[in-house]
Amino acid sequence: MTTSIAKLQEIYNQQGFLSALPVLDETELREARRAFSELEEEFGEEYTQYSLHNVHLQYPWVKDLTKHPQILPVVKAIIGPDVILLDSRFICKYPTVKPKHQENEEGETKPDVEENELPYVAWHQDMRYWGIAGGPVLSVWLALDDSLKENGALQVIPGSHCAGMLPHRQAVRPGNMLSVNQEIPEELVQADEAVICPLLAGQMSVHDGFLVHASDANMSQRRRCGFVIRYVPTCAYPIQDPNRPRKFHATELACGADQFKHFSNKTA
Ligand SMILES: O=C(O)CCC(=O)C(=O)O
Repeated sequence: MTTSIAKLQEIYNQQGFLSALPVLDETELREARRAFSELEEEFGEEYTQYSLHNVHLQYPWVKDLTKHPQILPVVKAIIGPDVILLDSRFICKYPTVKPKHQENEEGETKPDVEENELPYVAWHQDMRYWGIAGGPVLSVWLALDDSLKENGALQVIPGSHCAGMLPHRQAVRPGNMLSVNQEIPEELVQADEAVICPLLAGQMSVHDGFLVHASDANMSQRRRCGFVIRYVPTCAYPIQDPNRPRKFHATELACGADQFKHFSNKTA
């Protein structure tokens, strides 16, 4: 890392996120992409888009990513030495302009999905659906492909993690990839302050559970695949909140020691 851990901590506390931190070297990246393409082949793109959830339980290469030596030092610097791996998910936006576009009778090409229904992620805060108290939730977004404006990179509102929880509602526009289809109403989002977090394949961004973030549809011909890993300090605990009914079946100690055992029964 070129920036010191102390500096990263300072920036994270102020902005609520860090971006473009190097993680995978060339060989590791090649291997991760090869392994992911096997999952694509096995499950198909519709599934791998958003349903590879907590597959670190099944695939050692995915588990290794959650404990990567370039990731954990950053996570520990921010949330402390004792860390629980809370959850993981691949989020993959496939190109919208693909050969499967078919000519209609007039000889025009038409996408399978209308442009305003393409998969995107609405403005939201992760804490709105993670029923966790007693400590922060930190998300790592590890890029397996270059993740840029044109293929729907993550966008964040710097400093928005300091405003506490904002109201969410059911998303108005179709295509929201989030499992419970939540969004912050647009009048509450300072979208003019949004910044894109462009990542090269192998880099990661890191964001706080209260940071307001989103991502646009992939309007390019290039896949945008990311692996999202959520971590909490061991002092955090699951709460019974009917508005945030998330279960935590796939947790384990990522590093340090767990004197609390809040997640040991794997349910919330
Ligand atoms: O991958 C995306 O576009 C959104 C990811 C996200 O919302 C998250 O990591 O919390």
